[in-house]
Amino acid sequence: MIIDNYDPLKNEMFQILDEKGNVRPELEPELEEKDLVRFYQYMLISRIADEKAFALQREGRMGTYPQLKGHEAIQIGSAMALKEEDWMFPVYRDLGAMMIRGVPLYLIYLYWMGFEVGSCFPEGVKVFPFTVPVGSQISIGMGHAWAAKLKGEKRVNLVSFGDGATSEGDFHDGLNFAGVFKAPAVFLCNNNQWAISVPLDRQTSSPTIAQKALAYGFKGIRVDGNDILAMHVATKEALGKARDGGGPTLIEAYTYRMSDHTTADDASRYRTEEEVKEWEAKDPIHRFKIYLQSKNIWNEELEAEIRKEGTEIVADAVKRSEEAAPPTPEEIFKFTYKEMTPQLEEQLEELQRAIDSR
Ligand SMILES: Cc1ncc(C[n+]2csc(CCOP(=O)(O)OP(=O)(O)O)c2C)c(N)n1
Ligand SMILES: [Mg+2]
Repeated sequence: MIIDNYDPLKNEMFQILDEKGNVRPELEPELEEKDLVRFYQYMLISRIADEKAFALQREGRMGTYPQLKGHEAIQIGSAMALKEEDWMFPVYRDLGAMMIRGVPLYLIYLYWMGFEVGSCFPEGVKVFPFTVPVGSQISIGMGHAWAAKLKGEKRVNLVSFGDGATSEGDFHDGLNFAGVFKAPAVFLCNNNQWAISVPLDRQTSSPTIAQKALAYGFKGIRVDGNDILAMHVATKEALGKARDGGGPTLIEAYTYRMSDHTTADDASRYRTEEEVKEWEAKDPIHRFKIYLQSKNIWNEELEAEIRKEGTEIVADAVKRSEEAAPPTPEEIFKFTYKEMTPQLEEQLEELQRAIDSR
């Protein structure tokens, strides 16, 4: 296995495509042209969708929104390694990965517009609703994976979270249980080196996040998160291992948050322009475009076609989200649990009385 060749304790990082788009031929995966095009297509469409969400927020048409810029290779490379039966437990920044897994973009937009219904994914979409409480999806994703093992179902869970989430109890609970029960889960840490204004060196004193897996008794690997080929290969291997009963893997996808934390943040108050510039040169989309060019797959026509498609998908999602019926206050109560608890019912009645008496 390729992932066994990288030692997290030695700070080694798995990379196939370097910053300049050069490929390491001995590691280059054999992928069909249509898959390579899809990688590029969805990285670009994610970015277009992301930029639109940012613009909508600035125009007062969306609430606070967390941009994914810089995370495209992690999201598309890993989500495209999943099989039909697998599940994804996303983090709030995972717009691109969720789209690949069949979540309609207009629902993601609705969520950020404050509509609870944005979390109701269509039947058959194997994506857990994303949540904002940091790390809360990790132990739930582990439990859902363990259930697959107990029920003899051959599916694997991809559980995605940020570097900041590794300081939450849920991270340790989830990974410890996963190691003990050999749960079929792949833990994907999006290490973008910042948790709002807290830098990585205030989050952990471990040289890598990948090495934390060793303490739970399984493999961890640091992967270049701006290299879609490496992300895809590593995730596919880890998923395959879990599917075959080999237990979990922790993938630390090393990247950088190119945007502010959310539209409510101003990162210039706590990090330098030089640092951002340095990472702009490592842009995952640009790097992959050079690779596709070298294989005579990328050309201006393809670029224009994808941009047109992306713009249309995004325009349609904006239209559908803005035409949706406005949310009602009841939704806050009704969407918390499958069935309302007596306490929630009481609170809802109280709210209704207050509304009626106005
Ligand atoms: C339990 C909890 N504590 C604090 C917050 C506030 N908060 C929102 S995002 C965030 C930082 C998360 O950083 P990280 O896990 O690295 O993910 P990133 O946003 O960088 O993708 C914090 C502290 C929260 N949402 N939930
Ligand atoms: Mg982070």
